[in-house]
Amino acid sequence: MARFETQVGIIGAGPAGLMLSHLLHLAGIASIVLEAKSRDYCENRVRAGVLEHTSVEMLRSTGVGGRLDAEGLCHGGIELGLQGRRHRINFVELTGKAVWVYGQQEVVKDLIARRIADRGDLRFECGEVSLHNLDTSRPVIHLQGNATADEIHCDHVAGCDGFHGVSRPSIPANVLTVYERVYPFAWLGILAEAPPSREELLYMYHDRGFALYSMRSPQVTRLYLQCKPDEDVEQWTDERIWDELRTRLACSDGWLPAEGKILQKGVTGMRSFVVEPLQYGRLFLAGDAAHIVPPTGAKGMNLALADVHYLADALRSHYGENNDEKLQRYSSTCLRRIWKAQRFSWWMTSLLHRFEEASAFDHKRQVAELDYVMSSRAAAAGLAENYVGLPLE
Ligand code: RFL
Ligand code: PHB
Repeated sequence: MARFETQVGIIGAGPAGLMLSHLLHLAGIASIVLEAKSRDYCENRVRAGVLEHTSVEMLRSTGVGGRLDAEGLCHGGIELGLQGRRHRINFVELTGKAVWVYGQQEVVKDLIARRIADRGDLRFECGEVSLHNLDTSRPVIHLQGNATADEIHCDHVAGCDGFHGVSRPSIPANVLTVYERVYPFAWLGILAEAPPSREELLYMYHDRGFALYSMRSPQVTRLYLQCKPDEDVEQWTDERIWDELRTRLACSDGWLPAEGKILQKGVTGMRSFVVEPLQYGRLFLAGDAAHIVPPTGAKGMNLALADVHYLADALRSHYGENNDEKLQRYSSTCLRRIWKAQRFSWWMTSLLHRFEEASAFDHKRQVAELDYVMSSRAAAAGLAENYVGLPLE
């Protein structure tokens, strides 16, 4: 059994774990990142695509924004669509800020490259992780590989291992309160080899269900269709997908998405989920390990980055000033932002999807609300302020 020592043991090399390890390194705090999957797998997992203004500033100000600035797409707004008509929400005019389209896997690649350049300790394919002594001052992480077993002794553990990780289940169930809403639909997402034929993202309400026109680069489009939660992706041939996208995205001006070879397709369930508190003893949860938002508000990766911003700041106070106030407030500080993002993501989801169970009244009310957001500057400003990201307090 090999024994290692560090200050912060980080479980998971997604955006939360990698950014935390980078921020801690900049503050002179040592960490070890333990990741179940391979580096190649983490760098190619297609997920989120939109970075809030605040996340972009975080990447830039910590020296990992170079490729984002060179290759990312700056978007000054989004479009909403209803009954064949589109309306642009102008973020720059309404908030003075923009968002960036830059794939999550690119953020992950940039952070991994930087951690390796900085001689960071990242362990991919680390074996089975278990957490021990969390309610003492010296937690231990056990790693069980095929032929090896290691122990990592640390002062703090950061649970950045996503929704299906080991960190949250390592907390006694009676300590946590779970808040959850599961939606009666999912998204069928595709990645297509087709140059984007719109400048910005288009969120379209349609009687057949929601559709989203997004992109990844000047060569690749990303599109989503509202579908059933148990949708069988095999039933969706490429022709059927493009047919449905043409139907739902069609507008009176005749615009249709440019089509191309479908490179990937998959179904993603939709849920809102929060556990409280985000702390148990010396274990701190961050990102999807603590909360999930439905993707309609484009908030998941951004919330993960905001959590670790607060956690790194609190650990800086602990190690630098011997002050634990921020660590003690970590959970409540994060939760204020998390619940605002939950509210916004729930609202965008409710606004734009077709709810089969909705009464005729609710359906009319929903369409009127979307029409209101598309025609009122005050309503659009609320959407814009949340979409570009609330300021970090
Ligand atoms: P991640 O990215 O899931 O990383 C967790 C890491 O932990 C590893 N892991 C373990 N490691 C060791 N031991 C274990 N036992 C482990 N169990 C798990 C995993 O392999 C993984 O590498 O969590 P993190 O860092 O909290 O980041 C969260 C984001 O990934 C997530 O919120 C976003 O992708 C959500 N999301 C979106 N967010 C946005 O901000 N904007 C978007 O436009 C957006 N679109 C999306 C999305 C998520 C989607 N899917 C597929 C869920 C679109 C989709 C379709
Ligand atoms: C994406 O490009 O994957 C994407 C964009 C906006 C969303 C969700 C996903 O709201």
